Amino acid sequence: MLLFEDTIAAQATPPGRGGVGIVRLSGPGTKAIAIGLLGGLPSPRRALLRRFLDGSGEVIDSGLVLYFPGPRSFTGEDVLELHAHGGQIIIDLLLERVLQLGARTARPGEFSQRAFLNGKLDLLQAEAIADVIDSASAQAARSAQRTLQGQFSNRIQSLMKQVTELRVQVEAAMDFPEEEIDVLSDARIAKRIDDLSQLLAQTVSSARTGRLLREGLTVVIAGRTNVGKSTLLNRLSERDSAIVTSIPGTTRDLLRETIQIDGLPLHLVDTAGLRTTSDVVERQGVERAWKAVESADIILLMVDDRAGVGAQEQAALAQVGHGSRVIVVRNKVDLSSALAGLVEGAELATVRISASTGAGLEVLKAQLKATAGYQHNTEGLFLARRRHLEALQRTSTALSSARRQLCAHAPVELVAEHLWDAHRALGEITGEFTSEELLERIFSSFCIGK
Ligand SMILES: Nc1nc2c(ncn2[C@@H]2O[C@H](COP(=O)(O)OP(=O)(O)OP(=O)(O)O)[C@@H](O)[C@H]2O)c(=O)[nH]1
Ligand SMILES: [Mg+2]
Repeated sequence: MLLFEDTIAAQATPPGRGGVGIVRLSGPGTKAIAIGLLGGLPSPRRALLRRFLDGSGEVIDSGLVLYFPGPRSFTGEDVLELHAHGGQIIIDLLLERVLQLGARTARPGEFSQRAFLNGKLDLLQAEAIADVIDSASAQAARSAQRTLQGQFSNRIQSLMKQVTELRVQVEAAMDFPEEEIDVLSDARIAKRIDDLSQLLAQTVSSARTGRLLREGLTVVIAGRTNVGKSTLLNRLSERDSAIVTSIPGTTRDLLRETIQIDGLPLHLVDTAGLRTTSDVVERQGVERAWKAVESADIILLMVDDRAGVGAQEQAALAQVGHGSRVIVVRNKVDLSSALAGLVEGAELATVRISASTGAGLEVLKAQLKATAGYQHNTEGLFLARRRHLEALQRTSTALSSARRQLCAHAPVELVAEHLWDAHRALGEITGEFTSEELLERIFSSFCIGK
């Protein structure tokens, strides 16, 4: 356990008015501050009604106190929670008083950081605290909760355990060179690496969907003027946010709306219709539209069903590069009298809809999920971050290299080196191996009082 010298304090509830406002303290000075503020040390782990006193013995407020002596506390240190009335002035007075008694204001995420540094949580769990609080859908909250309960950590730990066992086997060969050939030609080692890679692939797949749940995808609606892009934005977001007129070139700016499909957050962007124009304002809009298209995760390329995909759209597609992130949306089926729904046998994923009537919209949503690679069943998913995926990817690369070296009968040190890389990459996820900067970056993105 690390011993911090200073005692930190922060408001744990959001600023503003509320029934209850909570101030939290953690650190070695907590006891003394409790005595100064309450006139005595409350008994541990019990909710007690107490008066909060200022320097001259005057009552600032009264409320519940909870005292958790370390190490059986969230941070591992002595922790005190003061539940006062939730007015900003009261909370400020209370904070002022505990600072006067020797605490200092906590930095964002500092409580969680101490919990991590004192071994109360691993890094995955500490991040999950922020993710539980910030989750944008019930599915995301459930996945973050699973990570907080340690399910993601357990998975990583079990992968690490297996890598360690492999390393022991391989490194034994380094210590007994005469047996090296035997150990390394043992088919069981290759088999173990393969099994491990498979388990890793499953973890990557759940983590990838977990990341989608957390961060969502940017979906850009692009196409010629007047095809119905803004109508679709309004329809999907169930808001009248974009201006719709029959005049081509209505939209000039990028318009954004975030929606959810079965818990998957989609950041929709409506754009100016793609065309060459002499209008200065519109031309800028078209430039912005192109930029949005380039950075999109998914592009809804919209056409009028009666006109179909023409030369202009082909040019746009050529510029976009690969088709896997494009969905062609053939709009206005109410006018073309074609059937709404998925177009079978098309080269690119294609859906016929009517943005005005809403026909085909459910099919379009299903196609969005499919293109995003979003598993419908979010059970067993962990809310993951980019850094987790990157580390898992590095683990996987290291394992494949180890496997390759093994097959090529490379020196055993090389195999061992790659296995060590795999081990380290996994350890970065849980925080076993981390740098100061990484921790700083992670915890500083938390809000105050967490
Ligand atoms: N009949 C029919 N009309 C539609 C449909 N979708 C859009 N429209 C009409 O088409 C016209 C253009 O719609 P918008 O949504 O403004 O088209 P846009 O692609 O955003 O156009 P720009 O912003 O000019 O690029 C409007 O008059 C809409 O009411 C549809 O599915 N069926
Ligand atoms: Mg528009």
